[in-house]
Amino acid sequence: MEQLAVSSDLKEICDYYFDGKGKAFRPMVVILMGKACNLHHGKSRELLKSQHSVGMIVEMIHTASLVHDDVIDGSETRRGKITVNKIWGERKAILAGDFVLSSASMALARLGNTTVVSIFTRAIEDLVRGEFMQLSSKETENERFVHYLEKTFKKTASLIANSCKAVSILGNCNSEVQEIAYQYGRNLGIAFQLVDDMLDFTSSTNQLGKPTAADLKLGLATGPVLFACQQFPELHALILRHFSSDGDVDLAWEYVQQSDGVQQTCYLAHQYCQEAIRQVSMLHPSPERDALIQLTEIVLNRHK
Ligand code: GRG
Repeated sequence: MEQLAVSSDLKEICDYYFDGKGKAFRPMVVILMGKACNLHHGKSRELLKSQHSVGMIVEMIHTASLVHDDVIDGSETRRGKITVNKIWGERKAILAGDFVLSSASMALARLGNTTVVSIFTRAIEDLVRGEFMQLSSKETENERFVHYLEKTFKKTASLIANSCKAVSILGNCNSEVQEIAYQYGRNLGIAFQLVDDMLDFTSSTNQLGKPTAADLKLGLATGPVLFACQQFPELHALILRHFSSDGDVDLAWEYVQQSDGVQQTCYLAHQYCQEAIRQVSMLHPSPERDALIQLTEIVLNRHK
């Protein structure tokens, strides 16, 4: 990122989230998957330089999307810090997000693999489409759940799934192994977001680094609310008006607490993790494959 010297503000903003405070969940998955795929392919587990780069690229794309997401949501805190948009303003936040994304694109181009470039292009397209889907809503309960799961895949799981596929391609794995890597990432990523949506109702402000019920306050109906609506149809009207009337957020919160919405979301996350385990278990045994299996437990038990 040597070009960042161009403007000291730009450098400071772009460095802001690369402070080791994020969980680096995506690079961890990518590195483990790369090693597990290499061993499966009959080579040394040693990570290739290109696979290591994918770990950095995925974190950069993720970070750029967080910066833009905070502008869209008007968020004030992220990872327990004040957001870029609150410190430097929305215009600079958008530009800095773009800059991080362009640095990721440059690193991607340097890999010299057009298939991997198109895989990440698809992941970035999905991030944008997922965010757009979040801005729209569906009228009927059935449509709403399908829409929610598709949005969840695009907004969160696609980047993880496609990064896993990218490292398997760079390791010269065949299409069967590429599909296993993709499906592991897809299922783990959906579970990750379901748990995130659950934590919005169960975690304290300090643990998440953002306020609780943040989604309700943004007018968003996530898993726990959608499940609660099956038990308390009164929620339907609140969902349709995006919890915009006085007292809606508190009322919806109460319905969720009285329902099995959180437990059902948790159960669904478990099911996605089971499928992730089934997929990755088709790879040859290795410490990294076992770590990928254990990662599902970490996803399900995380508190932040
Ligand atoms: C600029 C690439 C780009 C995209 C624009 C705004 C947008 C389109 C997409 C937003 C996607 C988004 C923010 C999804 C949320 C995914 C999610 C669960 C984030 C939290 O991830 P953690 O918990 O965060 O891994 P840390 O802070 O640990 O990295």
